[in-house]
Amino acid sequence: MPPVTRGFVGRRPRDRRLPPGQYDAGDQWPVLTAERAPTLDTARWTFRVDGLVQRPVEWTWDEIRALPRERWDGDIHCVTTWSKFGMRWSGVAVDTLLEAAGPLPEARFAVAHSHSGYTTNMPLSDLTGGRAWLAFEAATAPAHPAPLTREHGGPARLLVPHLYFWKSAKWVAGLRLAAEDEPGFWERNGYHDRGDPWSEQRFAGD
Ligand SMILES: Nc1nc2c(c(=O)[nH]1)N[C@H]1C(S)=C(S)[C@@H](COP(=O)(O)O)O[C@H]1N2
Ligand SMILES: [Mo]
Repeated sequence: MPPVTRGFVGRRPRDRRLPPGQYDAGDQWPVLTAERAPTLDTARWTFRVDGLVQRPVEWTWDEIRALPRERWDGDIHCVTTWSKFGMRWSGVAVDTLLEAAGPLPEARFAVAHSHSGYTTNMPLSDLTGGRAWLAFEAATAPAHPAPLTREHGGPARLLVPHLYFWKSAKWVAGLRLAAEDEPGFWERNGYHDRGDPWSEQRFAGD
């Protein structure tokens, strides 16, 4: 019998926070941006919820910053295979924003669109139930979150951490609710429509 090799017994157990096919980016927080990063002035910044709602709502920076704030601690997963553990975020729950607009019963999907033109789609159910935020601040360790830098989507971005991170639109400008699913930028370019990292839904057909 050959000796049992280190590769067989000595390997550290796979981190249970790591979805299949992902690696731990460690201290790194990579920047992934398809378009040119916009510089947004909070004096003229707005966020809207419209489409299939009872009343379209548009907030200014000061108005949205006055809404109740929540904190979320956890991990993010990019489809390019890096994951980042132990982040701390703060922002307004998407539930709070939707409540103000009043989604119509036929609203089943949403497109998040950015001030820079980026779009990404998801079922409305992925934005409700306390698992999606309009985030203003983030920290890469359990410290006090600091304002999002421009490269990471500041002054405000979507945070939908239970899906691959391309759904978390940087420089987000609003959510448009619809009855039909309408693919966003990456979804039209071969990425999976939903993007659940635990089911490894990377590309259309996965
Ligand atoms: N507006 C916009 N939002 C975006 C992207 C983008 O290219 N443009 N990239 C997405 C992808 S693929 C990822 S992994 C995350 C990256 O966020 P980060 O650069 O803060 O790590 O933003 C997502 N949101
Ligand atoms: Mo990504």
